[in-house]
Amino acid sequence: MPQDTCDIGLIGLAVMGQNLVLNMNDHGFKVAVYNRTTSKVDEFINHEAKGTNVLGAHTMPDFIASLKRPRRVMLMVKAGSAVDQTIDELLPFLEAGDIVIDGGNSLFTDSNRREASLAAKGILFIGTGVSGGEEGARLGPSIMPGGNAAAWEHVKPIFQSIAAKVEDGTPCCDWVGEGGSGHYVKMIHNGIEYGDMQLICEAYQLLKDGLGLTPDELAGVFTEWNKGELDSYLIEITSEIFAKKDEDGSPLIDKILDAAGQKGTGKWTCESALDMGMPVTLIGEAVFARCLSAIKDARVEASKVLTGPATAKAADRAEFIEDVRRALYCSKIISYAQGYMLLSAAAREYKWNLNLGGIALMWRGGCIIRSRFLARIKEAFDKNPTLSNLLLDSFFSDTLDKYQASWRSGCIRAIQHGVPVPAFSTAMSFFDGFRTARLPANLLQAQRDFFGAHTYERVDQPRGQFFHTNWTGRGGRVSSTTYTV
Ligand code: NBP
Repeated sequence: MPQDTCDIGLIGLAVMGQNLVLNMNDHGFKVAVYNRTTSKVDEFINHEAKGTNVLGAHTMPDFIASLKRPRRVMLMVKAGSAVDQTIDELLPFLEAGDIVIDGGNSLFTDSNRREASLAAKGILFIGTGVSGGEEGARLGPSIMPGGNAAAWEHVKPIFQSIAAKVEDGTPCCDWVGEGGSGHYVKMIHNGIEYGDMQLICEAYQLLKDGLGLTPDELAGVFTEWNKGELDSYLIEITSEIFAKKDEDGSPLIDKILDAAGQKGTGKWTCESALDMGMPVTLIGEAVFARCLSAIKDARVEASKVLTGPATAKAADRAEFIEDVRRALYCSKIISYAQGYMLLSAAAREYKWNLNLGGIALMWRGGCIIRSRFLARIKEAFDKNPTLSNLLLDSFFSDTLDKYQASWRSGCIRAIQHGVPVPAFSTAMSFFDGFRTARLPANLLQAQRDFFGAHTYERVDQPRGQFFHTNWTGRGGRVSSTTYTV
């Protein structure tokens, strides 16, 4: 086996690993590969990688010996304990300055931990999100690397070569930040993906049940939408899905069971939002909507007992479709604003120096949420790098203002037709809450003080001073410890 000749080594020859290796090979990098089940190395070398410069190794020492220094080892194994096990196996063969890159969908707190423990051994760790699925990995994914910044210059040429590019050639890959920030950004990407998909599903059901559109008509509507401001990968594939026929010639979409699966990254986003006290309501509703879909048997039973409104199908077709389109677009703006609120909060909490505009650029190509819309987010942060909330950028505030009546009408139509739109409506409620200077939380604070002596602040006194009232005349003078949730 040739020594010290490979630019990078990759462990984990499942769908993502294999395609990334072939992508790297296409871009002129010499790649060594290793897999726990070594027969897969031979299968790969003799089939998919036949005729390439990829080098297969059957043992960890051979694999490591084939790499140029500093050794760059990328892991594309199942997220979780497999990553720790593989790192443990690797460690005896690595030396200070070598680089370990985890490209799986790891939980960011695991990456925080791995970065710190490897740094103590002189090994540089990168935790990177890789998005775009099989096709992205092969032809150009979005890559979101974070971790030990000293490693970046050594992997930058490889990652930026294989990444997707936007129109002007800028790669959809740049340094995200410290610790587990790369995996955090990927987690937010996935959470936003949950939100985008749910919004599209709500538009689908509203157009189907409220207006009576057929799959072929829906394909036409989504094709049109994809030519405008909703232009995105997910809208594009949705129009193709509606057009797809089953073997008997009927629409395939109508044959697919309505019980959604999930792998957990949406849930992780919500858990982080709860930990951080950030109202990321739309992704939360998207996760719960999948949960509700999954209890199919219970819904079928309930559908026999519980009735909805008897509303006739709408007749104002063009107006109806435009209301739904605008509701979708405005809700999407809210979802991204919420996602960015969470990113900013995490950056503060974990002391990551995140480039918020750069993150939008990384998502512009290669990944599932790629869209024209992301360019607007990049522009907003270019205009004002310290922008506190996306909704305060003039492009977004003007759009919400212009579309607001139609967005509300879309939500009202859904309620009138008994069509569930948890994401549309939570976006609307968030918008109304966020733009309200005085919410009813004064009453909430009074209730908390009434039953639990939890104290409250007053509008006529400086913030940070807490008061307790003996509401009934029967309570004592002692108040509870104040805490914020
Ligand atoms: P999988 O997530 O299915 O993982 C399979 C790979 O992990 C195989 O190479 C397998 O080796 C290896 N592996 C396992 Br399982 N346990 C191991 C252990 N204890 N020690 C060493 N290796 C172990 O593959 P994938 O779908 O290609 O995804 C790879 C990573 O990329 C995952 O973290 C995934 O979440 C992420 N990701 C996937 C996609 C996608 O579209 N699939 C997209 C973006 C990110 P074996 O052959 O010996 O079993």
